[in-house]
Amino acid sequence: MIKTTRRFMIQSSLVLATVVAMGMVAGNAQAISFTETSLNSSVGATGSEIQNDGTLVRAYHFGAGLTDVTVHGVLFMAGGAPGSFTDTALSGDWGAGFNSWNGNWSLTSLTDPAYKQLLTSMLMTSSGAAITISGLTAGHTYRLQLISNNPRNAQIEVEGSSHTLSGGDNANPVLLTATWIAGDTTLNMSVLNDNLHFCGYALHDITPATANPTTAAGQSTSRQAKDKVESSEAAVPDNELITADLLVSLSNPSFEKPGKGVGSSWAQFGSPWNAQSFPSARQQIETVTGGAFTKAAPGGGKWCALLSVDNVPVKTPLVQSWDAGVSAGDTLSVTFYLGRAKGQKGGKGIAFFKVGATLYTLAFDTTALPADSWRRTTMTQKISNSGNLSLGFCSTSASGNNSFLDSISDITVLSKSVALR
Ligand SMILES: [Ca+2]
Repeated sequence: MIKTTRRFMIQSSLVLATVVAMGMVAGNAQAISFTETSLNSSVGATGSEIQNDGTLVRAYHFGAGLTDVTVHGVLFMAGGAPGSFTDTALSGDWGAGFNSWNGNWSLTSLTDPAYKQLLTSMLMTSSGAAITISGLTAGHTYRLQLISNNPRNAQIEVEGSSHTLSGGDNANPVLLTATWIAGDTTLNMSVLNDNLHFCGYALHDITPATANPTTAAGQSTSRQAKDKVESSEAAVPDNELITADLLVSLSNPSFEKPGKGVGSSWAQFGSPWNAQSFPSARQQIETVTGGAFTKAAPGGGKWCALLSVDNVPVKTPLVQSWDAGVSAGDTLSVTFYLGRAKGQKGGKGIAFFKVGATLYTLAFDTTALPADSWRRTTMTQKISNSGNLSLGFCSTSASGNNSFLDSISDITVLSKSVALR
């Protein structure tokens, strides 16, 4: 529910000053999540590891004399070869001496003709290859799938983050998946060492479906991305008086009213969190007695929520919504605790406000936390449109790379009518 709690102007101004100061130390918004998947290359394989959900932006495969092929529901256009590229969004430099191979490299026993064409043709990059793909929408979440039939331990950089393929010089094809929120309209990638076999790529827009802009593509601007704030405990002490023009109260903010119990200290997400469409019933856990953490987050009580890609991928985030609006120029802020469990690696994900059809996102990364610890995180966003409000969380990591969430505060709304200084 939304409580109108207009306070003295001087208190609101002090809090807003804190918000502005935090904005100046905004963290890196370009959190990239990499996942490496082996591609089955046995005789009857069909490329079923290639993901096809989301909105296809573009997919091309490379080599001379190729045709368009559909592999696991993804249409890979014939992208051409050096001197005759047809992928018009692709520009850049493949490095000196790059070459292509057409249609008969090593994996010729494959029987699915489309998959065979995809995996037996490729470009061979040279050191320093730097490629750009244009036409992205800033603020949207993208998934790039790169396909190689011979990974050669290539070090690949996407949007400034690097990943080294684990496979060596052999015909063991691999799919490298990179997921990130676009900070601008151009994808930048490079290959930092020689002779990667690059068969093709697929780029999908996987912006959370419940919050996908339908009429306002491009409204999520890079300026919004730069407004992201992730702050530590020091920024907002627990005992600070939060003042705001509006306080938006969550229902079940600490997951203390679990959904259907499934045993072993696990339950489904409790209402009004949206649990019904998720594949796994194990969605929230008894924090301490369930063995996830030695201590609960401050104010966290008995239960906490699991943020896993199995239950809350970007397509179906964990969301709570209100039939009440906020206005362009308002500054929204919410505090919550993210955790990395005992004996786990942690993971990456996205927290967001959704206003109308526009997302305001904060990427988080619990792999940087010590195991068995919680971190207080504040998301503050100045919004540029008016509409009904939602708060959501999702995971962008591979299965098993989990984060945990608990103890979410009221959302404070500082009205644009409050004096800035
Ligand atoms: Ca709790």
